[in-house]
Amino acid sequence: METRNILSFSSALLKKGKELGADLVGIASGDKAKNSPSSQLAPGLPAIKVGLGSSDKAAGVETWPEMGKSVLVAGLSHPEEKPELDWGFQDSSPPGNKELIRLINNLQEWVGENYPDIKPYHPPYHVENGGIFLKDAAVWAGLGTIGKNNLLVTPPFGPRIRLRSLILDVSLSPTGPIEFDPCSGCEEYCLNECPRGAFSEKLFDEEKTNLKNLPGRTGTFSRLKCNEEMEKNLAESGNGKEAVCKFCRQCEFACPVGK
Ligand code: B12
Ligand code: SF4
Ligand code: SF4
Repeated sequence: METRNILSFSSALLKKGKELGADLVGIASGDKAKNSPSSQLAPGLPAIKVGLGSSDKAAGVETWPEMGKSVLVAGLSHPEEKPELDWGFQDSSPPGNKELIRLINNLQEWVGENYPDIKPYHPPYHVENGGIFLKDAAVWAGLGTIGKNNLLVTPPFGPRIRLRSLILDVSLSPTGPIEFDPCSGCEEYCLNECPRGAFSEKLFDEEKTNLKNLPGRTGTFSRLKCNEEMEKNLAESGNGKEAVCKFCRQCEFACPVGK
């Protein structure tokens, strides 16, 4: 594809993503997303069975598709006033995730119809099933930064946002990262609100992991403790048609950014 056409494709793609309902969209380079801090750390982490519709295969080893040169990341705001976007119903995806799936499917279809030379790929949610590390890709795409709560914190919505991606076989200019650090000088409300104390001890350090970017920024996030809370939430959600799973979101709601 010629440079001129690539530039016009990028801007048309970002515009279409917004038209289809994304609150935030950006583009990351495939190389950055593929070699992200999460993809380097995850293979050494303990396996956990995570949430509704998840697999219980071994811990997240990202299988970045060969064709992937860029990745579009779309974010859908999940405000506290609309908690149902994040609820799991029986064995089905939360409504917010369904909305993101619809959005990315439509975007994929639009690329196919208008740019037949470009091959888009819509990866699944779970990394074990072929998904990618969405927070890292979102940072490189300029949607926000990783906060001390270990989540993507965005300027307009704070951490109350959910992500999905579309991988493309063409190199596009990245739209990030951005200069944004709301955690410096913050009183760390997120760390104190966790019902499991998931940020209470340092579990990872730079030397042992050979990584500068650690979970919870300083290496304090425990996925096992957090997962215990998720398991409790699942157990409390009941059985049958009326079952609704409301996963913990305290570290999102405690953060003042974007409120
Ligand atoms: C498995 C999983 C879980 C597991 C394990 C989480 C974990 N972090 O290990 C459990 C069940 C515990 C979980 C919990 C939650 N999750 Co979750 N989870 C996922 C999933 C499927 C994969 C994440 C993963 O395995 N990461 C691997 C590990 C190695 O990474 P990590 O601990 O997150 O740490 C890395 C980053 O912090 C990063 N990092 C740190 N600093 C920097 C700096 C830069 C520049 C970069 C690039 C990266 C970076 O590098 C670290 C590696 O050292 C993603 C979806 C996806 N496909 O990405 C959603 C996802 C991360 N979860 C999400 C959410 C919202 C939650 C919960 C709030 C529960 C809920 N109600 O949905 C909690 C929050 C926990 C927390 N504070 O982090 C959202 C996050 C949205 C956001 N704003 O960031 C995602 C993206 C799903 C979505 N629907 O959009 N989750
Ligand atoms: S509450 Fe403060 S420290 Fe925690 S993520 Fe938000 S800005 Fe960062
Ligand atoms: S989702 Fe809940 S249990 Fe998990 S880290 Fe955040 S506050 Fe703690």
